[in-house]
Amino acid sequence: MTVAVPKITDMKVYPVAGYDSMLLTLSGAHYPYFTRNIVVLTDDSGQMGIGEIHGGDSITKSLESYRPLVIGQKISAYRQILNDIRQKGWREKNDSGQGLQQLNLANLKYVVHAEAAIECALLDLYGKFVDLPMCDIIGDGRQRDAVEMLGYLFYIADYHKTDLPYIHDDDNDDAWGKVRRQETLTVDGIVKQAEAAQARYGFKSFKLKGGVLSGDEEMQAVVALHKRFPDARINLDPNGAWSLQEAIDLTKKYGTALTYLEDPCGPEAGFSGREIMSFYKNATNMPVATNMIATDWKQFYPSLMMKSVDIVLADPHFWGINGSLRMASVLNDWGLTWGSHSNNHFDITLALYAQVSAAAPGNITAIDTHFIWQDDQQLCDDALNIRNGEIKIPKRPGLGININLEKLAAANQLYTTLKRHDRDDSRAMQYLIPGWQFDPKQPTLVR
Ligand code: GKR
Ligand code: MG
Repeated sequence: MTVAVPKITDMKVYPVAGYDSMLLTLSGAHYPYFTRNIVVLTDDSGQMGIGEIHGGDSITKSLESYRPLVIGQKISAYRQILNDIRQKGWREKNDSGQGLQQLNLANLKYVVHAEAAIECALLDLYGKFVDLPMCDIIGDGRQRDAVEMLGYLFYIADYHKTDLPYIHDDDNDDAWGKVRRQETLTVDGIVKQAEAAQARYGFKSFKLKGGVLSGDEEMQAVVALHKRFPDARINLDPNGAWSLQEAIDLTKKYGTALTYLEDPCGPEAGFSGREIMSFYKNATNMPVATNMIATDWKQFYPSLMMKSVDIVLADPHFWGINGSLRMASVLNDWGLTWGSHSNNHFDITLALYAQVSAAAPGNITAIDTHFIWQDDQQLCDDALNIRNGEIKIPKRPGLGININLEKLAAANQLYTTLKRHDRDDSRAMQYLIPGWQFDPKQPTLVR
């Protein structure tokens, strides 16, 4: 007896928005809203499969253009569907041909692969069809039942200095609910933020987003975090803002407080970021992670040759689910480390990170997530939770979560009220420093 494989009967793309705090990075200040795109596939067995990807008009346009390549296909043809999309689908290209994540944000759409949302939705359906969680059917299958997540700490600007509608007083039940909306620009403030995040989520690893204050001040925060949490793995990510010499000097002065550094320096004096990071590693022996200099296989090759990186943050939204796990296998075989980068996201991405990380072989690093800044804005029922610093893979098939169409409609409605859909962190900065402009070599508040 043959079992009928379900066919896709419908594909909907919902651009959505959520609320955010005034988080600071080298790119500027997060706006009160972040945007994402949600894909919902329906098959003729009545199941729904879901995927989430970055926001922005160009990504919505790509996804819409893929509908004819998806509808009518069997869910078992998911690899062929993705091949068709890559060969025939529309994708905005960068004239320079570079996919580097340069952190000027306008560039992000060239690094993001919109079809990863369709890959996720197809694998969600496929998992439901074969009655297995996604991590059991991707890559080499399940490697672990729980995945460690890191506590992603940010400096935060005072939203009172703006007339923008930043979310506040939405969740005053515990310290985390309060501190995540308050100005945080000091060493003590960062330690309090980490304590509050640890109390709610149990983190054993932390990452501080840098590129905001001087390197020295940010490293002092790292030292204080290390003192407060001596057993925690601690990482700082200035997104390449420091010069090579500054990165070396700061590492020599404060490096014992760090487990690794993420993108400490970038292109300089005619050398690429890959070359500079290699020089940095030679000088310091500090392990280095990146989501900036190895964002595709072509960039990975010279990064490997020059030993520029130890930990590749292979975000499934940049590499695809299959590509991210291919990277995990390669890194594991060659004694390097896999992790994932993140941007602001909803619970669909959280579930995807958990499933992909559960299938990544070897000794992976704790996974980035912005979700602790958004964790009461779920779009799904049965959303996964971070407890004791980790996410347990649920027994439910596919992604393990189910879209709540009312919540999805509300997030889509919020999106329709926004005048602009692309991320631009220089907008809110104008309230703090009039005329502020992105400078890849100048921390945001050092002007
Ligand atoms: O949310 O502003 C942010 C982050 O700075 C994000 O845009 C980065 O891409 O988290 C990312 C990173 O690790 O570089
Ligand atoms: Mg990074």
